[in-house]
Amino acid sequence: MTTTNQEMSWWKTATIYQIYPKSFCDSGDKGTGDLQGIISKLDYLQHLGVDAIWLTPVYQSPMVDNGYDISDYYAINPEFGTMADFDALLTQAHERGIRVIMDIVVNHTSTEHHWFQSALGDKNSPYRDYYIWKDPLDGGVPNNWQSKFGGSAWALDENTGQYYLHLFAKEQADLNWENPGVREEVKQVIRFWAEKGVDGFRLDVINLISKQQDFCSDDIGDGRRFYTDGPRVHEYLQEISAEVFQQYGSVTVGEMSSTTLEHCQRYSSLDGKELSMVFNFHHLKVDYPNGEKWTKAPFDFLQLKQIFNHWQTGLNGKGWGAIFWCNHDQPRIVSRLGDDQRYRVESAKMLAASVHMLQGTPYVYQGEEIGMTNPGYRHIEQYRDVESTNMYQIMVQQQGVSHEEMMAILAQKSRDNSRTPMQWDGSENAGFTRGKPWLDVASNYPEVNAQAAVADLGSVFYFYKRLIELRKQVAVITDGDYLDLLPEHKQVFAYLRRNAKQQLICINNYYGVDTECVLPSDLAMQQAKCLLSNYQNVASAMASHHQILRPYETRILLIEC
Ligand code: TEU
Repeated sequence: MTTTNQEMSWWKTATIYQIYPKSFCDSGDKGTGDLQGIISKLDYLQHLGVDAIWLTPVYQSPMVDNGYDISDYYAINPEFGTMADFDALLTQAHERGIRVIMDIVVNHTSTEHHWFQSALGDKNSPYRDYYIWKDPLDGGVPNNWQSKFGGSAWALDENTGQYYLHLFAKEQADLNWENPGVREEVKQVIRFWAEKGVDGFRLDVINLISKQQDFCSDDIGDGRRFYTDGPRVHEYLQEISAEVFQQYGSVTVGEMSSTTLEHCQRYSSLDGKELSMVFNFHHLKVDYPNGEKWTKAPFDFLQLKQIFNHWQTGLNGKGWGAIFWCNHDQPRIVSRLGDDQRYRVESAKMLAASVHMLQGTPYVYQGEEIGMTNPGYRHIEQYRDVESTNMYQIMVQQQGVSHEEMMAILAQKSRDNSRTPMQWDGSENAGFTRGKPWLDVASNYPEVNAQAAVADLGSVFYFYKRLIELRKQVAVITDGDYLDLLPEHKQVFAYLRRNAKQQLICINNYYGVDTECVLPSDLAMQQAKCLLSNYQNVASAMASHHQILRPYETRILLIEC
C-alpha cells in the first residue's frame, strides 16, 4: 500500500463500534447474546452513524475467557449461532454501509484446540512445536514469569514433565511464532475470513507474540520485558501484512500491551507495512498507583494530560492511534473519571468530546453511547470474569486482603463492569434477553437505556452521533496537529488542533464544580464558533479568552483561518 492510499483510507474519518456479543442482545431466551441479536440492532447502529463494528471473538471456544480462548478458528461458537448467521450479519451490515472487523487471537489458543490436544503429552506430535515447552528448573517452573491473570505463566504437562507457557489463563497456551508453520496457519485463518468479505481485523495482544528465546528469569519484574514488543515482532507483522492484509486491503488494529511510542510509530507507520493503527492503554493506567491495578485510587489528572500529549504529538505524521476510553476489559468511563450519579449525562458527554476531538480513529464500546455505568455488584458470586475470580482467590486467600476490601476493589476495577448486558429498554432484564442473563444487569436500566436515549434529543446518544458526524465534516479533527493549551491546569483539559485552514479548541472541565481558565492570548477567540457543548448558553461566553466552565462542561470551538 502506498503512503497516499494510507493517508486517504476510510478509517481515518471513521468511528468504530465495539460489540461484545455475549452481552449485546439475545435473540431468544438463552441469557447470552448472539449473532441474530446483533442483526436485530443494526438499524440502531446505523442511526448512531458508526462506520464499522468490531466483534470480539465469536469462534468456537470453551469460553474460559469469553472467546479469547479459541478452539477452532474456522467455526462459529453455537452459543452465538451458525456460520449462516455470520454470513447474514456480514451481508446486512454491508447493506447498511457498516463494515465488519473480526477479532484475531493468535498469541495463544485454547488448550482445547486440536493442535494443543495433539501436542499435550506427546513430544513427537507434529504440533508439539506450535507451543512453547520448557524443562523444569530446580524441580519447579522454568522461570519467574507471571500470568497476566495472576500466578505463574507456566503449567505442567505431567506426561512429558515439561511446562507450557501461558501469559493469560492456563487454558490459553501461547503459540510459538518462531515456528514458520504457526505463522502459515495464522495467515490461512485470516485469509479465510477476508475471503468471506470481512473488512478488517483487531489483533489481540499482538505485541506479545515474539518472546526472547533464552526464557530467563526476570530479576526486576514479572517477565514482560522479555516478551513485550519482542525481538521479531515487527518482522512477523510485516510478513503477515505483505502476504495477507495488504492483499485484501484490510483495516487492522493491533492491541498493544505495555508498549512504547517508538514501537507504535513502527506498528502503525504511514507506509502501511505493518498495521493501520494501534491501541495502547497508558491513559487507562492513571488510576493504577505505581502501576498497580488491584487497588482503589483516584485518577491522576495531570498525568492523563501528559500521556495524551506524549501520544498525540508522537504519532502525528508518523503513525495512527485508536482513541478510546472503554472496552470489554475496562470499567465504564463515566463511573471511572466522571460522576455516574448527579452528572452522569454531563460527564459522559464531556468525556466523549475530550477523546473524540483527538487525532486517531475513535472506538465506542457498546453502551458507552448511552452513558452506561459500572453495576456496583455487592456479591462475589455476581462476577464471572476469569481475571476477577482469580484475583479474588489470590488476594483474599493468599495475601490476606479482606473480603470487603476486595469487593470494593472489584467494584472499581473488574472487567465485568463493562460486560453487563446492554441496556436496551426499561422492560425486564433491560430488554437484553427473555431468559436469565448470564451476568446481572445494572439496576439503573429503567432510566439508562437505548430506547429512552433515542427518544431524547438531549441524550448522550445524540451527543455521540454529533461527534461522529463532526469527524466527517471538519477536516482538522482528522488531520490537525495537537497542542495542549493548559498542561498545568488542575481541572481543565484544553487542547488545540491545527491545520493550515482551521483551528479547533476543545475545552473540558473534568470535575463536578465550576472552574475557570485563561486561554493563550494569540488565539482569535472573537472568531470562534461553537460546534458542540453539553450545556446551553455557551455563545455569550465563547468569544473570551477567559472561560468559565460549569460542572463537567465541554466546549468544542472552531476558528476558520
Ligand atoms: O487483553 C489483553 C490485556 O492485556 C488485558 O486482558 C489486560 O491484561 C487485562 O485487562 C488485565 O487487567 C486481551 C483481551 O482484550 C482480553 O479480553 C483477553 O482476556 C486477553 O487479551 C487474552 O486474550
